[in-house]
Amino acid sequence: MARPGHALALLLVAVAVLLHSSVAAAPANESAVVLAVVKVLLNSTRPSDESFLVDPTVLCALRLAPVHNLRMERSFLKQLLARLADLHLDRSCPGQVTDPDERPRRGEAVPSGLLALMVLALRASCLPVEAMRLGWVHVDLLGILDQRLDEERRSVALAGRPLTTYYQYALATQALCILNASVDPDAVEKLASWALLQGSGDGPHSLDEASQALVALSCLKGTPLLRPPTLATAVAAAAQSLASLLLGQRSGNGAIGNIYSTALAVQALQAAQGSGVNVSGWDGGNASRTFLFAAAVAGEFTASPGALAQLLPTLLGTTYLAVPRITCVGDDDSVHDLHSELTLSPPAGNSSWPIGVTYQATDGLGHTFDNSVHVTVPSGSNLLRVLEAAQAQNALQFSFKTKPSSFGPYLVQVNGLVADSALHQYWQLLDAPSTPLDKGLRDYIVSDGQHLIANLTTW
Ligand code: B12
Repeated sequence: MARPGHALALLLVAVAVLLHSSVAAAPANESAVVLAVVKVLLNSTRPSDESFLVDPTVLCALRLAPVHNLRMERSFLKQLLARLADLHLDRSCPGQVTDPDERPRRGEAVPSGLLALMVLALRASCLPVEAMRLGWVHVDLLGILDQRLDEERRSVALAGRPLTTYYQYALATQALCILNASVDPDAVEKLASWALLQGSGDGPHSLDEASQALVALSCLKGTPLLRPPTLATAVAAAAQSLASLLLGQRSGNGAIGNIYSTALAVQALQAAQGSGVNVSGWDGGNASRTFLFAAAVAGEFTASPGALAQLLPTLLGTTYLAVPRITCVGDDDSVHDLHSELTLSPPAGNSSWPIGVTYQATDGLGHTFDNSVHVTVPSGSNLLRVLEAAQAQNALQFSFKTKPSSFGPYLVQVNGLVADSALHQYWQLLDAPSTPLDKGLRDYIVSDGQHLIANLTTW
């Protein structure tokens, strides 16, 4: 009979062999997908048209990857610095904004979450974010980020909600914590209190908000900065509650919410696990990652560099908590051929026949108009094309405007009516009668006979 020690050794060898074979079999495939994603992201860094937007999440993702094209990353970094210099960083130094819909109001500044992502992208490129030169000015971006978070905190105290969203509030908290800056205890306390109230994960985008908050709280949980000790207890309880919320949203196929929220949820749960939050019953994200690799190969993320940039850290099994570990020394510089063997796109249909779609534009807040039109577009058209066709038929009732964003064109105005984001208004996109679309104007492909609605509402 084998001795217990001997049996254990044999078992360990067997497990090691098994693990090795499964890890060795999978990555060949997965690293091809990762490389293809890196190539799509690198291609997306080249300005295409006037709607091109320099998105800091793209640089964060590229910097976290194991393979690089350093020249293209540097050139994108330059563009990012130019965008940052144009933004209204400080109340005392207004930026120059050319698009009237983008013009900051008096006293309005770069939103907290955008600044947080910029700061993370700069740190991931090894720039000193506490003492940067932007054009002629020296700035402490962490100090400015701290001010932005303070404005969010005060808005919660006075108005019961952040100036922007808890998504951005959490990004700002996360970036300060990740970069080892102190975070105002009252800001932390307010984030933790909000997190404890997020029971069910209902509501638009609440899983994405929960994920960003969980990364922030996991980072805070791991720091010795939390004072008083009651705050540490509140943070631990809030992180636990958000982790349970996300775990409770898992589907059998590995999804946590929709495909886009799955990418962020896996990162959040990974961060939580690393900080000692109890995630028992979680498979470490294996099922979700398999699901996301398949979605990436099927081209579900390809149209939107913003979505792909949020996905890449998940495919790599990493999170933004790894940003401080980037040294920029001895980086790989091997990705020069940007053509990919593996194409991350759905098979394109080559026939296109006319389809009919009803489009309805309605002011769901002031009830000043409710216009419908039937348009004919080629099959395979996106919703943007439908809005263009409607506008061409009746420029008065169906005029619209968009602004560039990391997820493509964002609908800001319909029939002359602007959604005022300061009042938390937006043009919601619906499949009639009331199903919110899971993609925007550029990425949503319409079907014959569909009835689509742009409805002014609040979030
Ligand atoms: C907050 C948020 C909103 C807020 C934005 C308001 C605000 N001023 O903050 C509201 C509720 C208005 C909103 C609306 C929509 N959203 Co939204 N939103 C988010 C969320 C949770 C965070 C975005 C953010 O703040 N990023 C941080 C800031 C610093 O980065 P940013 O680049 O400046 O962010 C801006 C853009 O992302 C833009 N935006 C927000 N949502 C969307 C969606 C689309 C399609 C576009 C083009 C732009 C856009 O508003 C942000 C703030 O200014 C993301 C989640 C995620 N994973 O990214 C979903 C997310 C981007 N939204 C999504 C969707 C589907 C929508 C809607 C189409 C829903 C609908 N059926 O109407 C609409 C957009 C309709 C339109 N008018 O074009 C999807 C996009 C998926 C995809 N691949 O296209 C995401 C990924 C959520 C998800 N998990 O599915 N959204």
